[in-house]
Amino acid sequence: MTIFVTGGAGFIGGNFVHYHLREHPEDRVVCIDKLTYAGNLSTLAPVMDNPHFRFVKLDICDREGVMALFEEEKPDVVINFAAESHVDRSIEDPGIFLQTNIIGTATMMDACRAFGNVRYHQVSTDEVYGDLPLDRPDLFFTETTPIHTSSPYSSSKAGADLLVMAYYRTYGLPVTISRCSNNYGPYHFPEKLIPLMIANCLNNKPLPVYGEGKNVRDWLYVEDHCKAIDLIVRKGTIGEVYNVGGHNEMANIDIVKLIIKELGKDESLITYVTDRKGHDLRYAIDPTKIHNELGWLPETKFADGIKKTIQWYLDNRSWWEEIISGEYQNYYDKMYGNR
Ligand code: NAD
Ligand code: TDX
Repeated sequence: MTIFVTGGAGFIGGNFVHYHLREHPEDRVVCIDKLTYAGNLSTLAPVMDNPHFRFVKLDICDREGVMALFEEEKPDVVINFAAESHVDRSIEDPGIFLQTNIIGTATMMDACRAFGNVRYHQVSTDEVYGDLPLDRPDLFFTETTPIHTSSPYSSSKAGADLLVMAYYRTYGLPVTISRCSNNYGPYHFPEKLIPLMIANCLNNKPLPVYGEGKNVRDWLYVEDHCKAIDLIVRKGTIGEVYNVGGHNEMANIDIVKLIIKELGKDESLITYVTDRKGHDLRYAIDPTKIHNELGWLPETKFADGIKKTIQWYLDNRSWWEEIISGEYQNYYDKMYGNR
């Protein structure tokens, strides 16, 4: 099989490329990535010489370029990870989120239609369901929870999901959607909570916690997400949505304190800063459907996953130090300078 992986130079897509080449060495993986600020070729360096792998620098909104690549490679499956993915950036400037996340999704699906209804998987997010109250631990997102978004990012992802379901119903495109909770692990771009706190701790810089740090996220080790997507693509029911999450809810402040402890730093580094606008309170996934239908269960416990992740950032300093030494500094000053 030839698999198109869009956004493979990013965090989850990159982990998926490594996972897929390891688990299915007979497949050919073609990674399509625009290499935005979030894309890093160094993430793909270990597989660049693999004869079963090809990297193509391409914008998923570039209709002509996408059609030409489909003509050349004739993919069997498309897995769309490519997106603008950072909520804070979407609050500053929504436009590019609408472009990549909605128009890009439509462009990839149009190409799938044009080349014989290619199997299409959309990597979506639990954020399309909005948030849950902090005082109702009995509530979880299921696949039938109404879409109810909060940020320009989650709205653009929800828009894409609606289009995917429309292409299924209208054109019979063979699609599936996964909606996963927060991922963590290697190659996570240091603008996101866990890698940002690790990098700042290691540099003895303040740790900016939004609001009171009480917001809750449901953390999943990235490889467990990759396994779930692989299962859905191979065995999932066409036209279905699958929630992916590991029942690992934690308040942000507890994550930050854990990282401080693991790195032997002091809690005086914690700095409470102005809250995110429209900040979702709590995400929590009910993964019963993917468990019952596909037998998926998360394999990495948070206590082990966070240790592995911290060790990865210690062992791969050049990967993230290169990132935070460039344009990232301007971003950081703008977002956190006067917060
Ligand atoms: P990321 O920001 O780390 O990576 C995104 C990648 O997409 C980058 O390599 C970037 O260069 C590429 N890209 C952006 N615009 C592009 C375009 N127009 N054409 C081609 N490539 C483009 O994101 P991530 O955290 O790896 O997220 C991957 C996917 O998973 C996204 O769709 C996101 O919505 C979803 N998701 C993420 C999480 C999470 O916790 N990170 C959780 C659930 C779902
Ligand atoms: O500096 C920070 N301080 C802080 O308190 C940052 C960057 C974040 N936070 C808080 C905000 C959130 O409550 O930590 C929590 C996690 O923030 P992010 O890492 O930005 O993730 P989140 O907003 O939850 O979204 C992530 O999960 C769902 C991904 O970025 C999305 O792409 C995915 O869809």
